[in-house]
Amino acid sequence: MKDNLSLNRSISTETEAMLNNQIMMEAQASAHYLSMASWCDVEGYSNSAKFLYGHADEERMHMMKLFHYINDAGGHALQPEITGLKHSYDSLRQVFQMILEHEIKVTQSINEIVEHCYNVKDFATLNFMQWYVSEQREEEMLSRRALELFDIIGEEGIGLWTIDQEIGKLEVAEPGETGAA
Ligand code: OFO
Repeated sequence: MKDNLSLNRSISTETEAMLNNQIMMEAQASAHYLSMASWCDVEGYSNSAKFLYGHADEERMHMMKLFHYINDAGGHALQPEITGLKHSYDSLRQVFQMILEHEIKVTQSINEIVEHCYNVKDFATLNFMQWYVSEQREEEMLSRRALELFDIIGEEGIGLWTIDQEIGKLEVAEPGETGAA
């Protein structure tokens, strides 16, 4: 770590800025997923809605972990402003496509933070970020699994209804079984 360290702080301002950017990405995910959940709810995709309400909460938890880490390390966690939210979507498939695209971006951002921490020898933050590395692996896998359902089942006839049912099962399987799937 090259700069800005003092008795008052254990992370550099550069690391702090990267972590604040990550807060923004997690907050965006939480807000977008909540908006998607509400759309699914009114469109009658009740299992997808439940899945996304839960996912929105989870993203907020990811954000809060970063808030506490930054402030505990002597930095200042910043509540981000979220703009550009959509309130309706072309289709259920579009919802899950957007989720996967966002999760891929989140993974890239986390990898950049990890690389930065390694380069500046900030091993405490590197260690803290390992949780996010594992979490992203699960999140991407779950998003891909959800999107695959559209191709496997097909959207004609009772297809969308069946996809919604299967998305409900994905939610139940998430905590312990994604690695084995
Ligand atoms: Fe926080 O994992 Fe998704 O975005």
